[in-house]
Amino acid sequence: MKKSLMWLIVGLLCLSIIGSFSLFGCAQEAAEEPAAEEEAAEEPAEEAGGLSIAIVVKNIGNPFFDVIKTGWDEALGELGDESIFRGPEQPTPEGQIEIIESLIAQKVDGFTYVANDPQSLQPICKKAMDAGIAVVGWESGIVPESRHLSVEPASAKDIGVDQVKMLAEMIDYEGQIAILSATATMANQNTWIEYMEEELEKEEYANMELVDIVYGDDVREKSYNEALGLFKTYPELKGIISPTTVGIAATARAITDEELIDQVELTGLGLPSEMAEYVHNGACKEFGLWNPIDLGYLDAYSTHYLATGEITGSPGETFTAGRLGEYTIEEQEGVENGLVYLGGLFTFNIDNIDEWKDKI
Ligand code: RAM
Repeated sequence: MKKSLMWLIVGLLCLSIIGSFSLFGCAQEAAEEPAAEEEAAEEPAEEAGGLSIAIVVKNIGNPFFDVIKTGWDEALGELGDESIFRGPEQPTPEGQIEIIESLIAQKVDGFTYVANDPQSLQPICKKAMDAGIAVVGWESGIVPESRHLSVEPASAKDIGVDQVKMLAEMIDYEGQIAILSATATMANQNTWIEYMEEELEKEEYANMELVDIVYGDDVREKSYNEALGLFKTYPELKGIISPTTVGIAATARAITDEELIDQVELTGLGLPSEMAEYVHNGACKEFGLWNPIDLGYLDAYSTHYLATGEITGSPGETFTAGRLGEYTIEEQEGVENGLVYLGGLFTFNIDNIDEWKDKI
């Protein structure tokens, strides 16, 4: 009896402490952001949610996009919007054009896309914008009149250069290397590869030779076979860079199956969940990536704010993307629409792979 009375008193005390903390929190927020309520009154659509927002990926069945979807759904859940996830069976521009055509007919409020071929998608994206739909592109090159805003995981130059540096360290700056990419029209991989080639021209890489660039089309078996082809054509090959999550996992499997661990080194961009076993067996000792959950989350917030009119995509505008905080839209050379960067590239190796393998 006495004990329960004591717990009751302890409970009441805790409640009053928690109450005063949250009251303090509210008072502080209200003092710091006096304009927020007035703005909300002028922008009812933003507060109300209820928009339909779509994401168009390169193809379905690529686990990278399933991870992106986790963050995308999380953000739209917070915003109270409907989430539509679409992608063609194969990573082709034609499939994406059909999907965007149907999104226009459906009168969605906004969509985000990652292009299989940005030039081919430009007219349909323009048609969507002309129809009043908010359009965000991520990793889709710099193409005029094809989106209101670009969202990039990190600077394309850093993504390219970091992969060259990782491989150079692994092979002691010496020997033949190759690149195993996604499809030949994918702007993100192509831009990173341009920066890789530029980096390789520097003096410190004088003893490294880029002998080939091959394309696995972001399809597992094709990527695996392209890796086997490289081993056959270049028996002296020392390393491969694969800037695609599908390609790097397939190449790691090929290196393992062909017993080439330590003979052919591998780096690139991969998902820790798919690469952990290859970091442990030594087929890929280090690779990079940004956080795809956060990228999906930022894509969703950007598309929502464009759809509500809170932002227009012009450089200098700012917005708050939920738990990720505030972003400022930067200028992009050659196009009117601005861009936001998620952040930098993480690297994964034996020291941290187990911390990440169940997350992304
Ligand atoms: C593949 C896709 C994607 C790219 C990642 C790194 O899954 O090509 O667009 O960002 O790799």
